[in-house]
Amino acid sequence: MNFTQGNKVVLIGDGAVGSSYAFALMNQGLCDELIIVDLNEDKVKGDTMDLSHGIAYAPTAMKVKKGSYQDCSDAAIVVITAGAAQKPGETRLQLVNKNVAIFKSIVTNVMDSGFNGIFIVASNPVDILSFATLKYSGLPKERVIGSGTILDSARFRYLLGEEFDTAAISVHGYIIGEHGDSQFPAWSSANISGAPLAQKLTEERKEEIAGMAREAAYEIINAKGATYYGIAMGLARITKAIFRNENVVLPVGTLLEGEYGHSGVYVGMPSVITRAGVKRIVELSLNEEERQKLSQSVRTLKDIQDSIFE
Ligand code: 6V0
Repeated sequence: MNFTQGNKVVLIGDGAVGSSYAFALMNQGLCDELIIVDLNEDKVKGDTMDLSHGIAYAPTAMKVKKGSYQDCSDAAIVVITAGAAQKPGETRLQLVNKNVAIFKSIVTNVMDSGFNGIFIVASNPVDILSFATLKYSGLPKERVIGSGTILDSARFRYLLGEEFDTAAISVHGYIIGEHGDSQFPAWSSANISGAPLAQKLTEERKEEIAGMAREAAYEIINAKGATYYGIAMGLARITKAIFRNENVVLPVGTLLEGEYGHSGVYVGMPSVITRAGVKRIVELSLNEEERQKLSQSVRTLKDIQDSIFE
């Protein structure tokens, strides 16, 4: 089957993030068929029933079923949100070993079904696990998309929208690099309808906003145990961009191959998304300070990656 046909989604991981994504898919009418796979079969049973009961009020018909890895054979997109979640005080990178082992088995099972579509990876540490998915699947990098900094950038746009009393949708700005502690805003390109924002804020305020975007996950986890609605909307946005062949720029996790002078790591970068996956990375004109921060982020990820994969 051609990988650009159909719009069946298989979701692996029906926890807080996975089930919120399933709900977002249904609410936005983004696919005809959603299959959910999780070790916790009771949770999948409950969620598929519960979601199906909402379909009468959804914008389009959608079948939601409990499934297995065989269902990936003709899926257009497999979304992975499975794995152990971040505990209070735990960094995303501390989760790494646990989740790489889980991913080896999940991705191998998906590929054994004959899957020939696009992966979207959200489990943390997402940049490392996107790389693991690329490696274990053997698919071209265009078809292994990480959620990267899609959530961080949405948080950044929300915060700037509040700061300048403007809708987040009209704020253009990206957090780039690791989805984690070494991420940073590309202030030099942040703007509202072309008007640059960096000069309108003091260095102190910029640092505060960057900190709020970076620390948001910790704050939410401390308050309610997990973060899921924001990332679910981000994953639905990527799904929509693929199925509607939007050619739109989204800050997703993608493999650098020489862009900004770096290679061999997944980082969050604005990238053009089509029905075939990531078409290309949009190279922002970073200033010297931003280039150094990107090198730092790449180094952080490479160190971890090298300790696992070499
Ligand atoms: P959760 O609620 O614990 O759900 C995880 C689910 O995975 C559970 O239902 C498990 O049963 C299931 N699972 C575990 N192992 C397997 C396996 N081998 N096969 C199938 N299912 C399995 O976690 P939550 O949904 O809150 O988070 C899921 C992942 O998303 C975590 O790694 C988070 O850190 C990550 N997030 C990523 C974000 C991003 O921006 N990329 C944002 C928030 C959370």
